[in-house]
Amino acid sequence: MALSAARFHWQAVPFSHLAECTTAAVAIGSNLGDRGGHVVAALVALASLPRTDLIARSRVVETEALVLPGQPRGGAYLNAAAIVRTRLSARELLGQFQAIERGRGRDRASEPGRWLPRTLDLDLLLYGDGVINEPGLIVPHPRMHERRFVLGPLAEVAADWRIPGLNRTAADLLADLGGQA
Ligand code: A4P
Ligand code: MG
Repeated sequence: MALSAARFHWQAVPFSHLAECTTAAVAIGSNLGDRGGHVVAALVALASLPRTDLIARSRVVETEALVLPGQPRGGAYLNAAAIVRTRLSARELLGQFQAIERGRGRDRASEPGRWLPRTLDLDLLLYGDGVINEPGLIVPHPRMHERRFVLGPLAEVAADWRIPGLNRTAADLLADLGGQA
């Protein structure tokens, strides 16, 4: 059957629908409440994001909490990493992450400081080869290169990803940490 031009309807589509697909890396952390449930829910939520596919996830590891000097140590974390392919912008992804965190009961307004126990923390580690330095959004995540609890899971799913600005892969950075916690 011949295709009729009348069957095609041209419509304006949001710019983000036309945007290119980008691969992004996400760090997942939880050390409050049902930690395993929060991590699984985060993965399910990432897989359900609009214009986004979850393409890989690491194993979940238990890690000792890193806290700011003077703060109580808090419970151990469950950490994992995920890789998504997305047409969302980095800013849109961050907004989605914060909505997922809220959905697991995280209330930043009631957190009196940083690095405190939280039900769920989703950090945007990498967004393609992008380098972003805007209010409230820094990519690559500024502390990722010094953290085994980030690099261990990330190297499991994206060992060869060359971190923009550092010219080292995730596996290189993990090896650089040597025996450090
Ligand atoms: N922000 C800027 N760039 C980003 C990004 N790339 N991804 C802003 C996510 N957020 C980004 O984050 C504070 C602000 O960072 C946000 O408003 C966002 O706009 P937050 O999640 O509200 O607070 P936070 O997590 O306490 O602060 P921060 O400094 O991001 O902490 P980290 O670096 O995430 O560390 N120990 C273990 N074992 N495992 C952990 O996962 N996590 C932390 C938190 C501390 N200790 C840990 C772990
Ligand atoms: Mg965070």
